[in-house]
Formats: sequence, structure tokens, C-alpha cells
Amino acid sequence: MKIFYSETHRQHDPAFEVFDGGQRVPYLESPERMDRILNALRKTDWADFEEPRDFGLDPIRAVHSDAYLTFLASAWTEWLGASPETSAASDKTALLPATFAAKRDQMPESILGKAGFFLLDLSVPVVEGTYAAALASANCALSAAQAIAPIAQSPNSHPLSPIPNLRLPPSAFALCRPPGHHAGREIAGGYCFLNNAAIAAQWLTQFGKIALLDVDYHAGNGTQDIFYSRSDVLTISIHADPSFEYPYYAGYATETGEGAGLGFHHNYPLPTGIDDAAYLQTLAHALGVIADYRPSSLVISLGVDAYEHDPLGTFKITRNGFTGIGQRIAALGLPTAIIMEGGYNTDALGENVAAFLQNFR
Ligand code: SP5
Ligand code: ZN
Repeated sequence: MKIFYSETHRQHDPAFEVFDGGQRVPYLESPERMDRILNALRKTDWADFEEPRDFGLDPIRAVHSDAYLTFLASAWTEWLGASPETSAASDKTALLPATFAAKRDQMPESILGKAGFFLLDLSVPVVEGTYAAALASANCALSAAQAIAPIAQSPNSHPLSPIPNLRLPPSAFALCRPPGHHAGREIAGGYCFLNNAAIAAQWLTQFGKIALLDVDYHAGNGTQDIFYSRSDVLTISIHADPSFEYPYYAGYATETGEGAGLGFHHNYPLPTGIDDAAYLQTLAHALGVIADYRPSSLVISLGVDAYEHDPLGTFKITRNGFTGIGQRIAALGLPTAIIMEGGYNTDALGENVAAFLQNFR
């Protein structure tokens, strides 16, 4: 399986985030996460690592607003240039505002005001290398999309199935960091700056309808936002009920799309303590919706924070559970681009990702 990975993610390494109650804690979405996944994948005999290609800004501008991309590109320099009186920070290790835009029809000039407009919460500190890392992450997703696109499929480019004259559909993995599914059209949140899975799905629409399934523990609010009024990208998210869990303000079962997109978004909010069997039941419903839609290819937002020992999660999914989830999804038989999202138990992260991916080679 082709795995797209870039070392550029290391440039995004904030020292802290702020948890509920105002505690500064070490940044959970750390570069070490990638090392753990790389180590686990290197132990397999099917991981084929490749550098991402640079797709330029056009496929990213198809998903995110110009104002937002301009902010990401210049935020760090503007923050460094802000006068001490306006910035009031003694050490400028990160740009993180304390005021957020509940109302979004005015754009202030100050960098802190703009940061409050374009950032959703206290888990997206912007540091010097954030934009470069986010671009490289998006390029990993785009490279995985390209690897499964019909144009990439020469007769021998993917493995033979055990059944003669029947070829397995192509799949590829984007080992993305930072993750993407909480990033909306013009907002960062939940460790996410550019919505890598949405960028991949949008790029793939040139070949037909796309289904995007999000199995991260948290609701894919950014992805929901981006495709909410579209019928050419079916979006489905299975996650902890936002009535008690981040991102709180999206991911409810009643949210099913709007306008032309009505009926093309599905949320499956679940209570705490969900085990493998209950999760697989919900997944079966979601996969039925995808099969009925007949997409030309599938994008997976793969978070493994539903794991039983994840520090941010409350679900009880086991390593075997991730194998089962991957197996059910692979059984759809669709070309599939798998995009890395969350997962914060660093000890188990690599093996959990490998457990999911092994179904697709
Ligand atoms: C991509 C992804 O998985 N982003 C998740 C961002 C979640 N941020 C929520 C932070 C809330 C902190 N609450 C800590 C509870 C620890 N038991
Ligand atoms: Zn998550």
C-alpha cells in the first residue's frame, strides 16, 4: 500500500494547548504520533512510503476561503510584528487569541482579532511552521487521492486479487499531520488547520461522486461545514455525541444537509462506552448508505481515538475492533483514500492504525 508522508509536519510543534478549566498542558497532537505510526508500519511487509507531490494552492482554494488561507500564510509574521502593547504577550511562542468570533460579519485589523475570527478554540496555536506543515499534510492527502484516481490505474498498478481476472480496487494512505476534519471552510479548530480529507474528496469529484466517511472519535464538523449544501460529496460521520463531547456545536443526528445537499450528510452520534459490537452495527448502517449512493471512490477520515485507552476518548474500541472496522469498509470494494486524523494514545497508536490498514493492501 502506498503511504504518503512528509517530515515537514515537525515544523508544527506547539509547546502547549489549553484544556477545559484553563490548564496549559503539553500539546497532545505531537510529532511523536507520526513516529509511532511510522514504526508500526515499517514492521509490516506492505508499507510503501512515498513523498507527497506538491499540488500548489488551487486544490486547497477549492475548499478553503482566500481570506483564511491568507491569514494562515501571514499570521506568524504579523504576530511577531504586533506591538507589545497590542499583543501583551511576554514570550511569543505561539499565536493564540483569548476572544473568539461568535458573530462573523466583521473582520478586525489586529492580528489577535483575526486569530479569534479564524480559530475556533484553544487547541490550534499557530507557530512559525504551522502553515508549512499544514500544506505538506494537505499534499499527502492529495497524493493519496491521485494514487487511487482512475487515471493512475494502469493494468498492473494495483495488486492482483486471489481470483484470476479480478483486480482489487486501489487504496492509499495519507499519513497526515496536522489532522484536518475539524477545519471548516474558513476556520481552524481541534488541532486542524486545512481539511485534508475534504481537499482530497473535492479533488476526486472531477472523476465522479465521492463518499467521505469519518470514523474519528470526534464529529467531523469541518467536513460537515464544507460539503453541507452539496450532493456530489456524501459525508458521514460516526462519533461521540456532541451533546457531551467536542466539537459540541455540530455532529447531531438532525443535521442532514441543506439545499441541494439535503439528505447527503449523516451524523451517527453515539454515547460513551460504545464497544466493538455496537460500533460495527452503526458502521453497517453507514456503509449501507454509502453503497446506495454508488460513489466512484471513498475517502476515509481515520482517527483511532475511539480506542479504549485513548486519553481524549470515552469509547471502548479494541485493536481487533479497528481490524473489523477496516475490514467492513474494505468490503465495499471501492477505490479508497485513507486520511489520518486523531488518535492520542501514543503507545497503541501505530498498531491500531496498522490493524485498520492491513485490510486494504
Ligand atoms: C483531530 C482530533 O481528534 N481533534 C480532537 C480535538 C479535541 N480537543 C478537545 C479538547 C478537550 C479537552 N478535554 C480533555 C479531557 C481529558 N480527559
Ligand atoms: Zn478526534
